[in-house]
Amino acid sequence: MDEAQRTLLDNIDSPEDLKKLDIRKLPEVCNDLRKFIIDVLSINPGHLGASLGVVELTTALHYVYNAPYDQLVWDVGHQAYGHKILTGRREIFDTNRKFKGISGFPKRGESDFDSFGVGHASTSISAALGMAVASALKNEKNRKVVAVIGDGAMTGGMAFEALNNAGANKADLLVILNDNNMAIDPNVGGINEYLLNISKSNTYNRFKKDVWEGLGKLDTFGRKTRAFLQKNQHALKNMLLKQNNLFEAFDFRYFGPVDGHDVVYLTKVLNDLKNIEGPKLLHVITQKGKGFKQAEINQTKYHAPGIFDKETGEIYKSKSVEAKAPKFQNVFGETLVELAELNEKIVGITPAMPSGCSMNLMIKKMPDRAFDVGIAEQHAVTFSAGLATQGMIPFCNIYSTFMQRAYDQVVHDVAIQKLHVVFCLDRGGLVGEDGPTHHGVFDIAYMRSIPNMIVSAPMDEIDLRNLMYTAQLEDIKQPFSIRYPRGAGNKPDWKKPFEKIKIGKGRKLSEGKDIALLTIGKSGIFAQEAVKILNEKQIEVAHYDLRFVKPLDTELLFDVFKKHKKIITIEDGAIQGGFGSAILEFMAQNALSASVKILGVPDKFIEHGSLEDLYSECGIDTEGIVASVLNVAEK
Ligand SMILES: Cc1ncc(C[n+]2csc(CCOP(=O)(O)OP(=O)(O)O)c2C)c(N)n1
Repeated sequence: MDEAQRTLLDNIDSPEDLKKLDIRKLPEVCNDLRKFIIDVLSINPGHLGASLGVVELTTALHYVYNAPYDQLVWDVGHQAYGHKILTGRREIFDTNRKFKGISGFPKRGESDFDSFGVGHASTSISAALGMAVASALKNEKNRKVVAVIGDGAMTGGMAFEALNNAGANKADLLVILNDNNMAIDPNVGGINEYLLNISKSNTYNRFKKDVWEGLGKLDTFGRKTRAFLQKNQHALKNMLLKQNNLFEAFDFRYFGPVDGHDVVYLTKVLNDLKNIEGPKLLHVITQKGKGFKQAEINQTKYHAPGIFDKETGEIYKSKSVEAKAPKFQNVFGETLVELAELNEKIVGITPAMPSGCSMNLMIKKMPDRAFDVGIAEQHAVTFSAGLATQGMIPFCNIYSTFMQRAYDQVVHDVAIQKLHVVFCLDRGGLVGEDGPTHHGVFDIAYMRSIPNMIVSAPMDEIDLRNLMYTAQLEDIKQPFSIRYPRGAGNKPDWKKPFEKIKIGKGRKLSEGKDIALLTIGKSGIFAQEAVKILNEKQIEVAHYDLRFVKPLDTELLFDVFKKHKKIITIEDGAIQGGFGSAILEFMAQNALSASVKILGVPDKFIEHGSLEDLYSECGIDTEGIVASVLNVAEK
């Protein structure tokens, strides 16, 4: 590149390069960084809004702290693109989220600067506390630990468990609360209200300003203030901050709110805070999507917009063939509204994913009966349980991967009490570019081991609709889980009248002689395609879609084992303990015999990449199924 054209960012290959710059150059670095993120994401999609919002904060953090010796812990990690770019990954940033490229989240194996692997929310304070305590035990000098957590992630219970522990522990830890008043959708709940109040409250801010000024502090936490703070910690706390401050109640020192887009000011504040020991929280106000008009205006849409025009912001629609059929998530959202109109006992619960799972349709239409409870999966499940005790029929929609958080609540609060809660597990199976933190591959195994639980997975959109219909009927007196995948199915004409599905009943989709394919969920669509290809090769395979992992259709299975000595089970989920395992158990328990091959997700964490790449890697796409059948047929 022509030297004259090089931006400041082009010369930054590590935070060391950033630190060489005069502080007055930082706004220009931020401009470069913001432009770079927009340029790359416009053609290689990812999480846009959150990363744009923390450009200044990221730059200030790397200017002030000495990472990777100092530990920077990002919560969720979808906002860490700037961090990746400033820490030596600028030139490979165009591989972000691609198969074999860099991860869309901080990942320990990827860089020493990624101190903690993330993807799920509300973990940063716990992890940072662990690091700070370890550092103290090892007697490390001057090693700082900083957690950056959004106001959305702050609604998660774990964040409060960690605050509670950290305050009592007196660990040397800085928590930066990145408050943009948004999660993916508008942030909700009491904490959100509290943060709004504290940022906007004139009385609070005037009082604080008066005291700061009285201390001789005008714009940063200057020397005088520091000296005062160190001498009079308790006096100051009691005088100023403890009053009405939630974080102070946890024994954190609260600072802020400060403007999160003034990079020079931020560096000064951070430098001052470095010299104050103990647990402290800096409240930073930012705007999600900052610097890209469309993303500032429509923050939910531009959270992860897909590809877009970097000038106008126009979002380009996916041209894939699949896009013609509706997404499972849309079918869920529309069907829920239809059912709720028919059955007034139905209520909807989502932990912070109303747009993602389409419960926003019900929230809009029936705001009294649909609840976004914040990033709080455990609470979502037990809240649903409470509703069910009173005869309501909760549809609790949680992404498969996030449901891992609420496993005990499913067992203890719902299943043991045999409560009629309908669990809709969205994004069941591999999810693609978000990678191992987000693949929903464990739910079949974890749900089927719970007594009283009905475990189902629709093959297509019509099935999803009918399973949802069936799950809310009065004769269901137990928890009912329905898992379905990310993206589109194959039924553009899914809006048919509801049909009751018999619990534990599968169906035969094609006849065949030797080999039988047993599928669950969307794997059935791939298997159908495979059957067509195999038929052209004069290989006839039978295909059964089981629909239910629990209870299994034993009648159908006895018939299958009678007719076929070669069986292949196919699932978009972990092989260990999953659907295929259930078939093997059935076979063993009934002293049947056959050669059974299990196709599914092997016993390792599958990295990120397009769904096509990942299905192919696991051999569960059409081609993989054809290859397995040919292989089994030869034996
Ligand atoms: C346990 C868990 N539940 C849900 C999500 C999905 N999720 C990803 S980002 C996000 C919003 C986070 O909001 P916030 O922390 O305020 O960050 P922002 O995007 O506003 O910067 C949610 C709900 C998640 N990552 N983890």
